[in-house]
Amino acid sequence: KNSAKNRIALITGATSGIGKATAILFAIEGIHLVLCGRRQDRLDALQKELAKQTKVTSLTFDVRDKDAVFEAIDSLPSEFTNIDILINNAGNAHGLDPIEEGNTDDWDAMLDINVKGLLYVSKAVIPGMIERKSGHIINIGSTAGKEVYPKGNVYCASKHAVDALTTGMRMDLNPYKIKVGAVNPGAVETEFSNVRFKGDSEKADAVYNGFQPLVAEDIAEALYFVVTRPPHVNIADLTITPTAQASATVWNKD
Ligand code: NDP
Ligand code: 8X3
Repeated sequence: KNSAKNRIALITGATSGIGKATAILFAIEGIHLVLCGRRQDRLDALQKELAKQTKVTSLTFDVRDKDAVFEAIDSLPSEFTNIDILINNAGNAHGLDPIEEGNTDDWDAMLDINVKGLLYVSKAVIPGMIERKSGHIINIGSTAGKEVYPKGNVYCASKHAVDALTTGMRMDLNPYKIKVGAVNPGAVETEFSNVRFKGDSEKADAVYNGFQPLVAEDIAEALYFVVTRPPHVNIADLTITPTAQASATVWNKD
């Protein structure tokens, strides 16, 4: 294993779920952190906690706000500017409706956050990686980026776009020795379903009834594995599901 200690990782969506679990694990392993999200109180609390273990700073911005993305990343103190690892994790599903009943604000949110937000953050970070001829970008895709499921329409489209962008980025950044890959989770119990169902916790909890979902730490461990491969090894694509989930639509539930 190739230690990632003292490397600098920028994690979007670090205030919750997969991003937060990854920040906590990376801090234990001595990776320096740039924590990103919109919820300032959570960023402050996490920064304070993890500062006991590693060097950490945070940036508060909405990935949909193009100017805010560039301003925030440009404002990083010099000790954090050489980002070695970018985890494009910020994202969510908004709604679960047949296409004819879809809410256009939900569609905008998913495409603007999951696709365009990922692009803006990448655009802000890539030039430094190109200059240094090193770097590692990991996009959080989904099983929804590999298969479509009923009522998944626009969320699945956004994650299929992430899948395509991961491949495209890997090709285009290949001359610069930048590793690019995706980690694609199946069902992970986080705030994801709460966001999807707009705070309806009964509906959100029901998603995880009758089987054992992944927890955010399962994905964090995989991300740590991905970033600690030796320089000649790139994990291009890793799909991880609960054992009870055989595909986007095939489940073994009690
Ligand atoms: P959570 O809802 O727990 O976390 C989502 C994170 O994204 C939060 O930290 C949130 O921070 C951030 N975020 C959301 N919108 C924005 C925005 N506009 N600007 C900046 N940050 C934003 O969900 P997960 O941890 O489960 O999701 C993380 C990633 O994993 C997503 O890309 C999701 O699609 C993917 N995924 C999740 C699966 C699951 O079953 N949970 C399965 C497959 C993929 P804040 O609100 O503070 O901005
Ligand atoms: C999240 C998992 O199955 O809700 O990407 O699409 S699922």
